Amino acid sequence: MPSEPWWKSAVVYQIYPRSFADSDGDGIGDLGGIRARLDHLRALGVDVIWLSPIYPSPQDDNGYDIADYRDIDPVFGTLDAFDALLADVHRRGMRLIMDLVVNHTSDEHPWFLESRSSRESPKRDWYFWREQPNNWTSAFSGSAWELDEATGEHYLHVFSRKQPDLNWENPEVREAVHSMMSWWLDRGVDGFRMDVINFISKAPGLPDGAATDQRQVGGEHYHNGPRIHEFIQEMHREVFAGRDALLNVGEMPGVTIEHAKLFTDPARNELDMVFQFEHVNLDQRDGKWDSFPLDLRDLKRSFGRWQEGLAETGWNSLYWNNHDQPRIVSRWGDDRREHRVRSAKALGTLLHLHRGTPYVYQGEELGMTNVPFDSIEAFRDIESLNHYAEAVAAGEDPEAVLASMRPMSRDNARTPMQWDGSEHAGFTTGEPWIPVNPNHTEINAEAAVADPESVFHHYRRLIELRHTEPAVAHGDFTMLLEDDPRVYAYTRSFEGTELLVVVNVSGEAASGAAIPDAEAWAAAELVLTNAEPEPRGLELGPWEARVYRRVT
Ligand code: TEU
Repeated sequence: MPSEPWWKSAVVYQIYPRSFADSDGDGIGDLGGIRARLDHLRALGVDVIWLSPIYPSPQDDNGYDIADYRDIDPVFGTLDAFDALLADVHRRGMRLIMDLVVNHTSDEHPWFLESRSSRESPKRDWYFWREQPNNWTSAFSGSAWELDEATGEHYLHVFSRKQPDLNWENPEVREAVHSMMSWWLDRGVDGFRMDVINFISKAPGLPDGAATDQRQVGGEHYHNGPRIHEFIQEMHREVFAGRDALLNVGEMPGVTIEHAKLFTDPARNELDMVFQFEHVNLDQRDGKWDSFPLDLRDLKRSFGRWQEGLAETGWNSLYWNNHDQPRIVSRWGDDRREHRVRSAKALGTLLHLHRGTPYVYQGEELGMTNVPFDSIEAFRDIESLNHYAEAVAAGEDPEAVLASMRPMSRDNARTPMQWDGSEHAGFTTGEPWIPVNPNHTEINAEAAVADPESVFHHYRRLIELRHTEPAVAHGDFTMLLEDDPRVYAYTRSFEGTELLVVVNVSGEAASGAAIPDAEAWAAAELVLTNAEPEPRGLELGPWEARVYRRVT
């Protein structure tokens, strides 16, 4: 397929540098640590590495609050160390994309320091300043506005008060961002993961939000705002045009299929793919702290609509996990000893063979689990800490608040990567910034790599299948058994090759016999499974996954 973009058959691996590997013993991961672990990624077979932010930052939101876009935070290393890492990544035939966080800066960024210095500052208009706040709320609790005593006005921060929103209406802001992006591309990076990039165009006048979604009032005035496609097309013209082989993915809470299509239609020159949030919101009622068990039929409807919606035009990303989501094996699998490995493989299989580019978050390939947080002291994340403080101040029972946070807190994803069974899981020789999960003695990379039946080797095979079987990257998608609450099944077909993916998403035996042509499929070539299949048609054991192939 010479005309197809390379990233359709690629798999991306996300590194959260703070928690990946520490080379200098300060308890915080760093670039030297990543460099020393690149062979783990090579062995897994991934094509691209996405690094969460490594720029100088007060670390109020673990680096998503950037104080200098053109340097590396000393806690992670130096620009020289970055260049060395990039060269090592390229030498191994992989690519590297940076996190681009330009909806907001840190309040310690020189642009904001200048902007807040006086109402007459030439950079006053680089941010949003108002005497009277509107009713928008912050993603991290409370109002989205902070009063600046010195000039008597409030500034907008959709995230923490240390993350003021940039005003993209101002062309100087856009130019400054474009030149910074070009600077990184000239340095050799291969593209960007763009943080909340569909938030950058705010409705003129910043009208009050309808207070329907209690967690984030006002979102309708900046999710996919009026000038968003214009801004992204301009970015493409100014930064990406004429450069080869990039991968640009937009993180987009609240993106719709219609917008996703516009963002990723190659003819429109915007982005390559988006991260949408519909599936990771399916187990929540009133925001993330109000979660309940997933109904598999909801997942089928959601994924099915996205597969269909982007079938002809556009491209999607496929993910279970990132640094903001709880661990998938604990969330929708079964992390108890008996089923952990099986269910982690089942969920990986279910996801990876859809149409789209899969993303693996560090530790997902080991089947890493959520964390048994015993008290509020065990949490580090600003979102969790602010929520706890706000809820307890409002009179909620602290134990109940903790219980609601445990399954969903972002800290579940942020405990150190489990390299081996030693004291701090081989992550650091010092004291880790957040404690390692006690189960690292059992769940770790060393053990997984040595065990051919591990989650690691199953993910490796899934990645290999995307590389070698064109139907995975390019085939059509058909959802089967839409109303079955336990068996997730679909086919992919491409130029006479057909794949059947069938996964039992439950701890009890289930039958896939309702699949059209089930008996014939059961006799087809079994390409991948997480179990020893018994010759019983499509009778599936607990958490059993199978991938069949036939040529028509
Ligand atoms: O997250 C965007 C986002 O929408 C957040 O609301 C996220 O989903 C949050 O965890 C909800 O519970 C991005 C980054 O991935 C996140 O780490 C940052 O905190 C956020 O932007 C601000 O930069």
